[in-house]
Amino acid sequence: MIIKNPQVNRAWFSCRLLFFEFKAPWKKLNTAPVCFGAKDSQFGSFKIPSGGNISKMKLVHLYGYVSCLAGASVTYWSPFSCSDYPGLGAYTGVTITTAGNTVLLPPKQLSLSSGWSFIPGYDGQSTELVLTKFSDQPIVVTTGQELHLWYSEDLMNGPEGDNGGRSCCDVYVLFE
Ligand SMILES: [Ca+2]
Repeated sequence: MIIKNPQVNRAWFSCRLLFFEFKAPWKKLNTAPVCFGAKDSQFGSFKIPSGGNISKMKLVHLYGYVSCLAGASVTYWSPFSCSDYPGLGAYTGVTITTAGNTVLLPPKQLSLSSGWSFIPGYDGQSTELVLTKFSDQPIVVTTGQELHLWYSEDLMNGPEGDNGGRSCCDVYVLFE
């Protein structure tokens, strides 16, 4: 539809925007908190209630903290990363995978081979994390599919022996 009057056009656009937001709200996936530890494959689990193409996932911190070097400094604890550990202050440290450990988010283009990720708008101390797909390539999930939330060093079997803590969050999804 082409409307030449700019005011009417704006109203039409707002209306469409409202409809889109009404149609596609964030969907909370967990009832109990989703918790992950920082080592020994202590991933958190949650299920997708109905399948679709994932656009974004959101983690909202509830309680608990993890560290990539537990006991070294109080400033290394954070909800989803290693806080201000030297060189990691700008990085996040969690990964969402399938039950078979295929990485869904963050996109591999934003992640180092060690698992630390640079997510624009977030850093090592973020208490909420929105992970967005990188391209128009769909992230397809099916009804009832189990997904895992990992501390990335734990998933990558990196230097995890000196890690510590456990962090809990709510998990939300936004479908396309
Ligand atoms: Ca470590």
